Amino acid sequence: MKTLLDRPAPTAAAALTLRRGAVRVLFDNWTGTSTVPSRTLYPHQWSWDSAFIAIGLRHLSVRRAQQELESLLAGQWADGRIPHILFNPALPHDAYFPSPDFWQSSHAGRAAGAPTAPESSGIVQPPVHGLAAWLVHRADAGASRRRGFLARVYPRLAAWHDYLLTRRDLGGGGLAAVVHPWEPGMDNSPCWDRPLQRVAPAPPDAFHRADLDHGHPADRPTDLDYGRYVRLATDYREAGYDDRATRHGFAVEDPCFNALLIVSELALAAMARDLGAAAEPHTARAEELTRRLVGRLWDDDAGLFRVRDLGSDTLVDERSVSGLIPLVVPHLPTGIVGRLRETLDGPHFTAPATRLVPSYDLTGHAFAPTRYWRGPAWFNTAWLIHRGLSTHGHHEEAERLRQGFLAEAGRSEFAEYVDPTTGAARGTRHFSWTAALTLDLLS
Ligand code: 9YW
Repeated sequence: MKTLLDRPAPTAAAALTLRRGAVRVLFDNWTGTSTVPSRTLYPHQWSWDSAFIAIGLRHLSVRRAQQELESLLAGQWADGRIPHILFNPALPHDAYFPSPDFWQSSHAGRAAGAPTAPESSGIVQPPVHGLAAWLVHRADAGASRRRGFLARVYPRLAAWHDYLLTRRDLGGGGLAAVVHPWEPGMDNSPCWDRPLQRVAPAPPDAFHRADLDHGHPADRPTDLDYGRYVRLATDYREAGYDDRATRHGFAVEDPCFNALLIVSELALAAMARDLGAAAEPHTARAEELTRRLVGRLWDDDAGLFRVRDLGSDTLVDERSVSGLIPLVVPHLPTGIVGRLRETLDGPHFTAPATRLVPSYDLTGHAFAPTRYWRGPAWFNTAWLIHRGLSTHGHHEEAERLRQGFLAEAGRSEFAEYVDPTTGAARGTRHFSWTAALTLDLLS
């Protein structure tokens, strides 16, 4: 019997239809200066979304891809942080929760260097921007040089990484820590459950969730999760978003976040070379970060990277897709690459109904096939793993994943994520990074 996994590669006609669909999503979600992840659920500009979107947009318009990244960088704070959301001032405040009047960046973040406009959140997301900027540059290096793209973005990206590696080295082990479950971009991953137990939730009547106006409660984080998210963000805001002054109730070292930092640091090295500056500080930093990532987060018995909870200084005993994404790091020891490949192909991450990779261990005690980052398979993580497999020369496996990605993207109408047990599309549709990364894998 033919299974879903045997689906053939898209024909030329199917690829064209898929491409047209992806282009339509990106046009519809373009605001004039950047792209919203989704018109309904996420109507502002999100940080790592914009990086993935720029990677796809470069195949349509290099200028638009540059604009996507540069409009995000316009919201950078003087301390180097790139906020995870830049708010569109034209939208009503209740279009999304937490809204600008919750974060109060221009006021509460003043000492940390928040600009007076745009209003933004005070937390960050994974640093995939360096990689995105380099890929956008390479799409048309001549035009990029003529417009001075790298010369403008390089110092800003370098300041972003400096922020992460100084203010955010909370564990003192040379890795960047995240201080809110929204920061690693995988909001309700079971990896945060244990560290979050120490956080007293804000009472439910202290906030109103806008996500449930557009998303199904079974697909979204719970009210208890939200209570804790609100508490952590409030505490950070009240300390002026100052990492030295805040007693962070939640602080973890995440493998995906740090792996993307390494890859982006290598992209900064390439940018520095192109600009006639010294690449060596960046390559040295990437090497050191790789050593730290392996030293602090690798679990050889489990065959994947773990999250380190800085509250107890121990590894969290959960298997998340985040622990596979370091495959994208070029100079990973060969033995580790082999173990990651085995884990990827093993029972924890081989889903019955999709060739995408589930966000959490299929056999894990907290596995929930439709609940956001507790099981569903996402397209950005599949794209990163595809890139990792290609980086390490596993071309057949990369191609298999690419085909699976394209089939799912088309069938699901560019869904936010899919249920790995049934293949059903979940979350919002016409989701920008799904469309953008589809274009990238078709190019
Ligand atoms: C939310 C926008 C963001 C992504 C995150 C994803 C989700 C926001 O949406 O967070 O409302 O929960 O978890 O990775 O950047 O697409």
